[in-house]
Amino acid sequence: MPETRSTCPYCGVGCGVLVAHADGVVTGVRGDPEHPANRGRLCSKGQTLHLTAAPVVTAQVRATRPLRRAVRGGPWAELGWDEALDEVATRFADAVAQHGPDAVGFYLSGQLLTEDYHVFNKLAKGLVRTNNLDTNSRLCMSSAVAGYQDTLGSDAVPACYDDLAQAGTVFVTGSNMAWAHPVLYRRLEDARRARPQMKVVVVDPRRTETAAEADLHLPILPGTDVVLHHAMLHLMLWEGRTDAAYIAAHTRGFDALRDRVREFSPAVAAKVCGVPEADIVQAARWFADGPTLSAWCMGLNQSHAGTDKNTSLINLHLATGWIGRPGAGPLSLTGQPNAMGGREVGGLSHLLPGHRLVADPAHRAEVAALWGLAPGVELSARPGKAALELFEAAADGALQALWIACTNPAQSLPDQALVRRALERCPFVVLQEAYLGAATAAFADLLLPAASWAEKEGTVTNSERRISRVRAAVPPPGEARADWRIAADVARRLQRRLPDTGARFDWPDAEAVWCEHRAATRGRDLDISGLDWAALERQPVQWPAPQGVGRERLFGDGVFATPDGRACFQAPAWRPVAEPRDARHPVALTTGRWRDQWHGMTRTGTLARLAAHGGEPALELHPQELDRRHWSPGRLVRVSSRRGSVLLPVRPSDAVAPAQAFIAMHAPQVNRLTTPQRCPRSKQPELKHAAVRVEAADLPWQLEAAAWLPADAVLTRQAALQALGEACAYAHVRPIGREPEGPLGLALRFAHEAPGPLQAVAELLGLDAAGVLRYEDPRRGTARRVRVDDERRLHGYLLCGDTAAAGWLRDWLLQQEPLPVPGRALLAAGRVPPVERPAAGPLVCSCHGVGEAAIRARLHAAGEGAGEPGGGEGGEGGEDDDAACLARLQDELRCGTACGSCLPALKALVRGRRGAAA
Ligand SMILES: Nc1nc2c(c(=O)[nH]1)N[C@H]1C(S)=C(S)[C@@H](COP(=O)(O)OP(=O)(O)OC[C@H]3O[C@@H](n4cnc5c(=O)[nH]c(N)nc54)[C@H](O)[C@@H]3O)O[C@H]1N2
Ligand SMILES: Nc1nc2c(c(=O)[nH]1)N[C@H]1C(S)=C(S)[C@@H](COP(=O)(O)OP(=O)(O)OC[C@H]3O[C@@H](n4cnc5c(=O)[nH]c(N)nc54)[C@H](O)[C@@H]3O)O[C@H]1N2
Ligand code: SF4
Ligand SMILES: [Mo]
Repeated sequence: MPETRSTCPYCGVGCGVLVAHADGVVTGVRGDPEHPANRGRLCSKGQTLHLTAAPVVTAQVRATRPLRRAVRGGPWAELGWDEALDEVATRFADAVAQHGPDAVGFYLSGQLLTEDYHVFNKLAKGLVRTNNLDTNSRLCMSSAVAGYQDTLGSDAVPACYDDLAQAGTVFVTGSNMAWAHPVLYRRLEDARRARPQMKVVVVDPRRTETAAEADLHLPILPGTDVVLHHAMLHLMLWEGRTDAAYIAAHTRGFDALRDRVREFSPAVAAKVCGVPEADIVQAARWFADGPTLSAWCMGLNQSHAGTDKNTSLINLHLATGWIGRPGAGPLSLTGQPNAMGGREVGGLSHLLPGHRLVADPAHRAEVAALWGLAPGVELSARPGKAALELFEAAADGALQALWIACTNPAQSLPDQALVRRALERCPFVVLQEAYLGAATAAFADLLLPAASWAEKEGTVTNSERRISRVRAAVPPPGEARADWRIAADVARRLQRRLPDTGARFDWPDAEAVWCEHRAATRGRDLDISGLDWAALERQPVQWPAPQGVGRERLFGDGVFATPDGRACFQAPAWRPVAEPRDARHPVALTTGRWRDQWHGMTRTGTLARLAAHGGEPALELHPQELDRRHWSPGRLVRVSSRRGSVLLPVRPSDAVAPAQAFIAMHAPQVNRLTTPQRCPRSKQPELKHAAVRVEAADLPWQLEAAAWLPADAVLTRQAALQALGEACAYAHVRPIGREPEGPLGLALRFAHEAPGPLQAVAELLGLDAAGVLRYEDPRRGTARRVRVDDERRLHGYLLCGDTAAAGWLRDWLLQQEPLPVPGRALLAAGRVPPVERPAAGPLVCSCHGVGEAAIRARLHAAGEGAGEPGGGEGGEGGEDDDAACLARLQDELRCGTACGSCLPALKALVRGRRGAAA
């Protein structure tokens, strides 16, 4: 079967994939053994890419034709591409003619390819001549961009993945690598195995799977990172652990920093950060010992002090000289697959191509020349609006047209009340999407169907500056088109309606677009003028590569990208979180990722086997908080911030501290709660912290149901059920089962103040057919339906009113074994099942479908054999025993033997058995 070499479209690790396909259909995917980022590995999300691209999925959820509607929220009507492109051009041209170029905006994504970005950027800045073009990288990497610029002089990540193998200390902060960058985390595991003396420090308010495996975990209070960093420097100075020669030769600004950190002794910091002083001292010593690599992500960036958190961390590298050397340096982990590429082409409102700045007149002139603008035509010097500013302008009526591509702002931006007001008020909203179910589609006037992974050509740059090719293995479904082509097609139409600036938009293919981008890097810090397209296909390359050969590490010579070549220490003051807790909002909420889901879940959410890991999005609270309030797991609660509220089930979690809470950012309404307050320098909003209140929510009408369905109807039924659920106070629907073998179905939970759509739900789940067993008590408002198949297996159930039986009924459905009792017996049963059956518990290994209960049972059985040869893991146990125990689990249950994403969870269960035995 032919295989096409490409790159994974999810996280910034940038793993190479080999896409198998036949007759225009993707049939499989495996890690590319030759790609330097992953050497053949993939995580649970990468490993299932082909399943998200299966025709049965595509047919149900993909956008395949341009769509338009007369009324927002009304029905879509198909239209031809020419008509759709003309309409975009006309509406944008009219808006510019009547209100000026800054009356239009572009909101793009770090998931676009470099070529897509380049064309949009040239369209906005070179033809419309507005800088109102920003991206979701503003929610993601912009604090890191600012941090690098302010300290190193340019947005250049100095370190590389291979440094993990050579580091003495790895300082992981604000990153749950084990879940968000799994294949890189596998490399960290390898490095620790090879060099057990290596120290891993994890700084995170939550005890994540990443934190649980660290040599030292600092569960600091949210937003106190700057204090921690300053205190670490304070200790290093006190103990003479800084590198004075390096500081003198290659930096400036140290005196001000030394003055600043004087007040931040470890003792003071211990109080502010809420961690033991000795742990701060230990972290500082290990950092100074080095070589030290730091890896960070949203826990630093998504903060109203995001830039300060970044610069105060980079300070530590500069003060110790742990930068530009093997095993050392700051390594910000990029979230999206091409957040880095977007920065290279200037895809933010203050940037221009080739790491140039809008604010710099020389840079503007250089770009005008590169783009071939006619003599006298200049780029706009007016600052563009950053992500949230675009939406604030729209809410104020200052934006006449908005073009959104490859991002889902109606879910992912903070302060959704404002975002939705903005989308409603903006007279013309174009959404360029690959999937119909994205929340933003409800607010669009026109939907342009985009080609997606495995269907488009271009390049992406990963966290270590490595440029990889993305290649088309199959044609896009229906009439979907590549993003850059859509932008170029509109640009040529706009050119006829706006004053011609001389910019050309007539590239024959993605390679031609890339060549134009390459030209813009010549002589810049990211110079790739020596690369060619064909060579990139054979070998992904790290920029800069002026002679075609990439560079692993930057600044090894101690010369930085500043005017005098010296790095600049920054001495930020500490500012606490933007919205401190108070009596009315006493809980500190943070948000973040799940292992097996990707953002708005338009792709990962189509797969039952990925949905099994997180299940129903919930508010995670410390178990003591549930006990204190007498709440049982799963009960619905209302979470409210100053901006809005959401209903969610509550779930106990040891990962969060008392008075803290966590909600997965995948939960559709989470950003009703979050704050629009942002870092004044990077303009990145504080998505990692909001003060909230949590109260019991008692909704009289409750419904839980699940059923197996025809595979080609699961996702359309899910969409129909979600639409029904919009009329309810609470609704959640997710796929169940296992691809590709099946069966597949849906599980759902609805709750409301008044009776909801019971009959419609039953019909969509096939629980209205003849032969379905029913029980109804209209007086008490309860109803039950059970469907049993010919082999006496449970095929579906619906509980309305009393839903206490839902837990075990779902287990019985999933187990697919013949019922031990007649189906009628299920109509009356309550919280306790009529017959005990082992529960599967939460899913741990998604590749082999192994649940926690099976693993615990296996560990328990082995523990009873303690003392016998080969059964010693039930006793005190040491690390060797743990390793042997893990190996046996892998051998017997196969869990953790494919992608490895569940290894941290398996190891935690193995470690946990010791505590349980004691
Ligand atoms: N599975 C999966 N992987 C992904 C993604 C996905 O959707 N799913 N998305 C990708 C993208 S775009 C991104 S940006 C990355 C994000 O990757 P990460 O940033 O690693 O993931 P998050 O879970 O958002 O947040 C990381 C941690 O920050 C912690 N944190 C909260 N407040 C603070 C604080 O004040 N200080 C510190 N030090 N830590 C704090 C949180 O407890 C959380 O564990 O993941 C990428 N990878
Ligand atoms: N509360 C909270 N909110 C957050 C975060 C958080 O940690 N907490 N994290 C923030 C961060 S770091 C990020 S990066 C954002 C991510 O937020 P979004 O950018 O909104 O996330 P996605 O769901 O990945 O959106 C990408 C969209 O593009 C569509 N798509 C897929 N492929 C293609 C394609 O090839 N072309 C086009 N045109 N469309 C395509 C997908 O269907 C999807 O709807 O969320 C941010 N929001
Ligand atoms: S770690 Fe997983 S999601 Fe990230 S690029 Fe690799 S396979 Fe894709
Ligand atoms: Mo991100």
